[in-house]
Amino acid sequence: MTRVEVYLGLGSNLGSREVNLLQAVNRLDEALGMHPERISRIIETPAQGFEGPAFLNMCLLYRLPVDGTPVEQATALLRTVKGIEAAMGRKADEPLFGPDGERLYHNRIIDIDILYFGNEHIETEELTIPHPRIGERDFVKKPLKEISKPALRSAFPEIFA
Ligand code: PH2
Ligand code: MG
Ligand code: MG
Repeated sequence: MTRVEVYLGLGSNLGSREVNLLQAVNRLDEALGMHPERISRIIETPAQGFEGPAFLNMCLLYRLPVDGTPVEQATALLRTVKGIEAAMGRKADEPLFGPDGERLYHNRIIDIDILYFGNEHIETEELTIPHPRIGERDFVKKPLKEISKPALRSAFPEIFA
């Protein structure tokens, strides 16, 4: 069966952060019908880009059976992760941008980001893959490096330099 290697980044800075991360993994497993092939360690980092409690962050690698075009499958996955965020109590109505167009961040029970979907570059209204801010985020790069495969590292060398 053809599979696609999908890397996810998880973060939590509210409530029982570790429980939130592990519950998200369980919900992902349930929704995707499989356990991750690789799971990074959990790291603690200060909130980056806004004032808030410290985060716990981790990364996961799933090898998903290919199902449709990359855009179709990645969009379906985005809906799945947004559904899990909402089911876990994340608020969806907070503004994404401030008055000067700057990006706003909020404390969150759970954040699940699609970092990579194979080697695909995807740009739609709802989705940009690879996730555009990996390069500036050590809280993503550190756990990602831990679980990344050579295929990913050679496709995106600037991230893994
Ligand atoms: N996520 C953000 C903004 N800032 N900082 C840390 N340490 N960890 C995060 O996951 C994080 C952040 C936006 O998603
Ligand atoms: Mg995020
Ligand atoms: Mg997110």
